[in-house]
Amino acid sequence: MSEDKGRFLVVSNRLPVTLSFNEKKWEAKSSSGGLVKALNPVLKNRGGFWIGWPGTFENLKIPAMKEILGPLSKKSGYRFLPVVLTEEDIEQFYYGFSNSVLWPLFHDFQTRCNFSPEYWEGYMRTNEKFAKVVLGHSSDKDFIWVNDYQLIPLGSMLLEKNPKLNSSFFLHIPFPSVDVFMKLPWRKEILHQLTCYSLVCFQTLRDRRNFMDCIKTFYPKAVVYGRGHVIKVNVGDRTFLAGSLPISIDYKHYSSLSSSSNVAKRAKQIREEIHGEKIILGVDRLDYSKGIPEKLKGFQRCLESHPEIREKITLFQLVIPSRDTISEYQDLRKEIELLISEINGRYSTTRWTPIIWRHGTLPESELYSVYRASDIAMVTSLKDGMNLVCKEYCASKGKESGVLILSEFAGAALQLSRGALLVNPYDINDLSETIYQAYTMDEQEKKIRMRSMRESIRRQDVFWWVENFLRAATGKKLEDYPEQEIPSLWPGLFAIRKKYYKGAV
Ligand code: GDG
Repeated sequence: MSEDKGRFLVVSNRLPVTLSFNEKKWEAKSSSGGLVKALNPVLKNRGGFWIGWPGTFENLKIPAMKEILGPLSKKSGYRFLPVVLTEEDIEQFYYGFSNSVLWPLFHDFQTRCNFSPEYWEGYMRTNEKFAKVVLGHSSDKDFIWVNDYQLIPLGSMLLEKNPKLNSSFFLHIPFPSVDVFMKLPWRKEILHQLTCYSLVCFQTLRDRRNFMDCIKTFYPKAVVYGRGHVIKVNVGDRTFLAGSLPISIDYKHYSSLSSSSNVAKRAKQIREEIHGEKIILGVDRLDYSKGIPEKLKGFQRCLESHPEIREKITLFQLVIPSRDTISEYQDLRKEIELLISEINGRYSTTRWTPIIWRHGTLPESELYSVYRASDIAMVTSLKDGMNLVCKEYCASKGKESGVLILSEFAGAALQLSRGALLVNPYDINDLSETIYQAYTMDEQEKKIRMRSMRESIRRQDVFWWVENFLRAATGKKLEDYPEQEIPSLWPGLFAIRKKYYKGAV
């Protein structure tokens, strides 16, 4: 497709690679995380850019950028465009407003918010930096897809500079109820910024309903047209679309990866290595929204109430390091370590340790071997936009069946309610009894439940999500963005450098 037909621009807080400068050499490491996994297969070989912060404060000069990001772009099939940020930006925009205001508030943890005005200033200033890079590389024909809560103001900034730009927004985290949203000192600004996108899309109908309640509160004359997953909203001088679409995974890829002989062999090995008859798996980013302590307490209660399962079940908890400079995250890690040590100290025997845990990441094939080896997966988020781990677990289950225990408060619960055992993670007895139910479930029931979940995830995979998002936003399909060369970096980059950075890039 030629440039004037429009290209695909994805913007997110982070690039899918993290750059670092060690011993006079640039290094690049692929980032993990839900969004990267979801969008990689979509952007591949379709031209366009991924714009985001590369994770470094080093002075990233153009030759270095070319040297390190060039080959990576070639490999990935799209161009990486870094946004240069300072330590102060990251402090105020990322750790500050994004993760100490929006993240806790939107996950219903109002008391964890730090509504510091400096954070808001840093948030707006940093979004301006993103806007400059996007403006330097986009034309009216391009489709600009902005992702997540770190970049809510971006659409309004783009619109201000070029009213013809078409940008759409997907919120990966939940949208809170109006009572919670009202607490935000910048509630009017944030809501206004969301209305500046052509399409503002949420994970679930529940999130969109919350958003629409806020719209009705702040724009009492708002008019809504249509019903279903995408509706049209008029708020006086602007009309935009509001949608709900559950993000998903590349089901086929993960399903076939899990049935490969390597994964099967490794899964068998893991089963032999982890003593105990059954394995319960937890895979969570280190975050208070994921309900890791609740899961541990539920497991402990189950060991207490059903002593017959001792030595027969092992909880394997994988904790992915995250936001580790925020003190609350450090405290959470300590709380988890303490709980695990208490439980293991109390119930371990010479031949069995109830909880095995790991703080770190695994290579993809190892993660899928662990999924495949596990009898039960347990997701106990106190609130979660979607949760991809539970979908990946189901995709990994081919011949072997498995049971999914899933929090009612994860977006995925709305989609997987027929197959998963839903739990209220705040209810320790519910957690304990659901673990026991999963442990004792017969093969026939496991198969029926798992089949229903796999089928739903297969039908609504990540390509379905992208197709529907694109169709809602532009009326185009993914195939309208056909295979093409990686776009050139230089014209736009030089323009930005001249205009805004004066040598900073
Ligand atoms: C946000 C929202 C929403 C984990 N450990 C390893 C590893 N992972 C991968 C998983 C999964 C991803 O990280 C985690 O995704 P989640 O969806 O569970 O959670 P968040 O990171 O909080 O994502 C969430 C998501 O955005 C997408 O919209 O679902 O609600 O909070 O894909 O596989 N990957 C590898 N090794 C690991 O050790 N390779």
